[in-house]
Amino acid sequence: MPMLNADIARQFELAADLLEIKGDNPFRIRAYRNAARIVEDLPHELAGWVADEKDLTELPGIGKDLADKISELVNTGTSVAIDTLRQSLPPHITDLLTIPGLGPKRVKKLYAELKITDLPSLKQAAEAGQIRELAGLGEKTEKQILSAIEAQTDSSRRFLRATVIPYADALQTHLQACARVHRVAIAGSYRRGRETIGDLDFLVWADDAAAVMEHFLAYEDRQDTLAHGDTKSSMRLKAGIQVDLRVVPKESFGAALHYFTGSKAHNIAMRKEAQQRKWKLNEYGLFDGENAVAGETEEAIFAALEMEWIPPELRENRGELAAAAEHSLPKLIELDDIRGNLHAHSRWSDGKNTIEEMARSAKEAGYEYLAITDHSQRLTVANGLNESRLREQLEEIDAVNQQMKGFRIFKGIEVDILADGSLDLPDSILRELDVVIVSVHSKFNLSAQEQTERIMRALDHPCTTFLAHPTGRLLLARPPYPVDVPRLIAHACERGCFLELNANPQRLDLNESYCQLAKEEGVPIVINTDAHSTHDAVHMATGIAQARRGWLTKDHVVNTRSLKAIQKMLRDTRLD
Ligand code: DGT
Ligand code: CA
Ligand code: CA
Ligand code: ZN
Repeated sequence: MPMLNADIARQFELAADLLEIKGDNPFRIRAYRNAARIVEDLPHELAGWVADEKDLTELPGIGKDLADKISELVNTGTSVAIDTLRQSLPPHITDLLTIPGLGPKRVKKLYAELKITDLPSLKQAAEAGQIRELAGLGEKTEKQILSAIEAQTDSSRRFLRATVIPYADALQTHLQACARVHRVAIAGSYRRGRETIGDLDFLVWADDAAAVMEHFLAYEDRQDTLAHGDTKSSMRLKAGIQVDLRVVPKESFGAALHYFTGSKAHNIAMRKEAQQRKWKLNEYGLFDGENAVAGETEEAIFAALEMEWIPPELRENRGELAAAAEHSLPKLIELDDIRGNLHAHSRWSDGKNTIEEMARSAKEAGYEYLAITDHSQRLTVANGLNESRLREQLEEIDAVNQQMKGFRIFKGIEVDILADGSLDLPDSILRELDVVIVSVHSKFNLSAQEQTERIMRALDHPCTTFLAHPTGRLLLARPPYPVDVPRLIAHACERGCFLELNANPQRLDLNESYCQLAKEEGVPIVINTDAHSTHDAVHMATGIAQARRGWLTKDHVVNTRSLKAIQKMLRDTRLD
C-alpha cells in the first residue's frame, strides 16, 4: 500500500498528540499540527513527489526536518522518530483524548497518578470513584467521562434506516417549529438512503445559532446532551439514537449540506475536482481564492464544477462524478414508478390479513396488481400450503378477482427450495400459477458452492419466476449464507428469470452493489415488500432507496410495468 497524504497527516497528528501528553515544546507541537493540515489539503499525492525526488521544503510550513520525515514515511512506511515517541507511552493512550473534556494535560495527570492508559482503565477508575479525588477534576468530570465512554460504545451501534425514520421526522418537525429556523435538512447516511444509520446529521440555516441550540436541546425526547457548542451540538435520544446538529448561515447552506451528506469518499473526490480548477471546496463553500464561487445551494456547486447534480444515494465515489461530468447519470427509479407488488402473504400462511384486505389496500395505494404468495408446505412454522390447500386458495383468488374492477390479483406461491434444489410442491400445481417465487429457508450452512448450485437448480425449474431475498441476510442480526451471488446473477441472466430486491427493512436483499451488478448483466429486478400485513406496504419506500443506491432506473425494475406488460413478462419466464 502506498502512503497517502491522509496517512502522513495522521502520523503527524499522532506525533503532536503524543508530544502534548508529554508536555513537550508548544512550537514543535504546532509545527506537526500545521504540517498535518497542509499535507491533507494538497491537491497531489506526496508519494509521487518523493518518487520524483522533488524538493518538499518548497511546501509552506514544511522545513527540512518534516520533509525528511515525509520521505522516510513514504519510503519505509514508518518514521523512527515517531515510533520511538509512540513507544515511550502506552499504545492506546491517545484514545483518551477522544473523550470530551480530556485534553493532553489531564491525560498526562491520569496516567501519572492513576496509571490510566486506555479507555477500559479510564472507565474502571471512573466507576471506582477515583477520578473525583484528583486535583482539578472532581465528581462532575467523572460523570461526564462515564457518559462519554458509554456514548462512544453506543456510537458503534447502528440502526435500521426504517427504525430511524419516525425519530428523524419528529425531530425535523420540532426544529421547524423554532421561529429562528429558516431551513432544516437531514444530511449524512440517512440522506444517502443507507440501509443502516450510525447517527443523524441535522443541518439548519438560521441567523441566531445560540437560540437554535437551546431549542434543539430542549427536545422532550432527549436522553442526554453529548455536546453543546456555538454552531454544533449533539444529543442522544431516549431511543439511543445520536443526533448531531449544525447551524450554518444562508450562504453556506448548500456547501454544508453537500459536505455533511458525504460520503467521505465522495467528498474527497469532489474536493480534488475543485482543486483541479485551483479552487477550494469545503463545508463553507466553493472558493476561488477569497471569492465564493458557490455555496448557497448544492445545485450551484455542481454546476460550477460543470457537473449534473448528483442524487445523494449515488454519492459513494463509485463512478458518479465521471457520470455527472458526462451528463450521463441514470434517471433513478422513484416510488411513484411502482405499479404493483409480487410478493405478499395472507392469512392462508403467516400473514395477518385476508386476500381481499391485502388486495384492496394495494389498490387504494394506487397499484394495479398484487401477487399473493404464501409459504409452501415444508415451512410448517408458517402454516405453509400443501397442494390441496393451495387449490382452495386459488378459488378464493378467482372469487375476489371477480369482484375487483381495474385490479388484478396474481396467483402465486413462495415455494421452499429443498436440500437438493428441487421445489417443495409438484410441477402440476406450480404450472397453474402466475408467479412462482423460490426461496431458501433451510440449510444455511452449506458451502458456498453447494448453496450456489442448489439455488441454480431451483432457478432452472421451468416454472420459476424469481428468487426471493437471494442471500438470506438479516441486517444487524444474521450474516448472509455463503453463496456466490455474481454466479447466481449470471445464471439468472442465462435462465431468463428475475431476482428480487426484498424491501423488508431488515433484509434489503439484494444489496446495492449486487443490484448494480444485476443491472449490468441485464437481469430484471423485482422490488417487493414481502408484506405480512397491510401495514407493510410502507416498506416499498425502503426498497426504492436501496434500488436507487444500486443505480437502478425504472426500466430495470419489473414491477414498474403496466398490468398488460407484466403479464407478458411473467409468461416469458416460463420454460414449459
Ligand atoms: P453514519 O452516521 O455512520 O451512518 O455515516 P455518515 O456518512 O452519516 O457519517 P458521519 O455522521 O460520521 O458524517 C457525516 C458526513 O460528514 C460524512 O458522510 C461525510 C462528512 N465527513 C465526516 N467526517 C469527514 C472527514 O473527516 N472528511 C470528509 N471529507 N468528510 C467528512
Ligand atoms: Ca451520520
Ligand atoms: Ca454524525
Ligand atoms: Zn415471503
